[in-house]
Amino acid sequence: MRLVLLGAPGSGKGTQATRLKEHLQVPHISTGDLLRAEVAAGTPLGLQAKEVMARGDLVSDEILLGMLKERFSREDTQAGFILDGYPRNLAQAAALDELLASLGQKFDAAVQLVVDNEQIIERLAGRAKAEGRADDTPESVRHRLNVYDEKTAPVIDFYRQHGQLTVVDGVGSLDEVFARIVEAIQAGHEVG
Ligand code: B4P
Repeated sequence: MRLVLLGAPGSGKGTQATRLKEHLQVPHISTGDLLRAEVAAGTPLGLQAKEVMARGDLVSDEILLGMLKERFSREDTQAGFILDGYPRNLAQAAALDELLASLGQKFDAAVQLVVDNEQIIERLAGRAKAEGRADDTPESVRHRLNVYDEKTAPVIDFYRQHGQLTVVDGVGSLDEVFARIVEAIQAGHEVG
């Protein structure tokens, strides 16, 4: 199974990808996690990304594509993948199509988790308390939601127009949302 998980920050992509990885037995590729690992290791790329991420802006397409190509060059992605956090703009969506085509692959479904902004702000405030992530401050969360509307929402429309979108209600318990995703990808139908 090759899955792309879409949704606003705090919509549950990372949370559900962790569960789906066990269920589908394929690697979870989170561009946010890859970037945070670079920041933690203090690499030149991480130093470049750190401030951009803390502000809630998107890191450059070039850096992201380089990281993604490296990750997809590893053997384990042959079996499938759950891509979480990419693409976040139309240029990245085009780059993903090209990358997969060059590998002779296509994704099976793009799943959008839908959660209203009020609930997102509440969730991320909870994570800010629990984990202290630099980009979960109220100011950065507001900005991330704007960036999402401006840059990432067009990706959702793009996949919808191409009949590749599956929309899932992301509000509910972790188990409920997980069950909805599994049902949607098993049904394999487009509801977007
Ligand atoms: P990400 O790491 O992708 O962060 P995110 O959008 O906040 O989502 P995440 O997956 O972590 O959170 P989740 O919704 O699971 O990106 C961080 C930054 O990296 C970006 O702002 C950007 O700067 C950079 N970046 C990443 N990818 C990029 C790209 N492609 N291009 C450019 N820049 C890029 O969970 C949020 C919270 O909600 C958690 O606390 C969780 O416990 C809670 N939660 C989840 N499901 C819930 C539920 N059903 N009910 C209640 N709470 C729930």
